[in-house]
Amino acid sequence: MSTILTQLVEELNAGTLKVVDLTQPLGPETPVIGLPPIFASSPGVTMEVISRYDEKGPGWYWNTISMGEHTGTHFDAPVHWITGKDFPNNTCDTIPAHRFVGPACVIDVTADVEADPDFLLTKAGILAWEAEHGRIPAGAWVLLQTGWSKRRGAEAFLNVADDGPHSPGFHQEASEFLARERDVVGVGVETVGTDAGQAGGFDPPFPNHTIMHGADKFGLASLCNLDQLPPTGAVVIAAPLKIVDGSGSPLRVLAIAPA
Ligand code: 23J
Ligand code: MN
Repeated sequence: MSTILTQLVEELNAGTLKVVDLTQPLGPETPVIGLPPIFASSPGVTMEVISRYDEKGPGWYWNTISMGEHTGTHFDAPVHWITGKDFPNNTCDTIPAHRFVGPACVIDVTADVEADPDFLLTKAGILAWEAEHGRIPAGAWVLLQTGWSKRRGAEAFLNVADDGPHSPGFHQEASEFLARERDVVGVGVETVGTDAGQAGGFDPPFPNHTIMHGADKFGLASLCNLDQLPPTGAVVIAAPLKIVDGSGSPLRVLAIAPA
């Protein structure tokens, strides 16, 4: 008999614990990542009504939806990247469900990003966070709080200039440290992808994808409401759709946190 689960329900009802929705709305307005034109691009969301209490279905309303797997608030599976393609159970339908749940470590770099939209979290930045908040435990979701989700509209969110997109992310050494020295379950970001906007031109290109998925780790993109979480002490539940052979999926990301 677990008292933990009884207490969880009691504390949610009492309001001493809260459920924080880390998910952006998903619809035709949802911004999608732009890649260099030599590469195929991912379509945004389209929706079509099947019926809406009309002759096609007098008593019911439903839609079809179409989009790329990596649209809006979404999950990156290890198989998404070539470095992660040979791990067992590396697709949306085969990852064991317990790996979707983990403690959150929230690293707030909002002030750095206000000064420099291309800001990259370094290993030194993570060590400084650990000196204040404790060691990042194995199995943690490391969430990079940048304030980026407060940018309204695709133009401000994608922030594309003549030389490509500008948005924050992880320095290569930070991704290596989190994957190899801390054994996190994955990283989550407020931006459109888990790599910085300029990361297509880094060596290697897209280092966070390369390193995280190359270590069988996950990614979460386009999160919001990270400013409602404490630096430690919240639990994140991020379970993608069980798409057969899926490389990723839109999902609802929830955190349970002290109120
Ligand atoms: C494909 C190529 C580059 C990137 C991405 C996808 C993503 O960010 C993604 O959604 O996984 S950077
Ligand atoms: Mn993705």
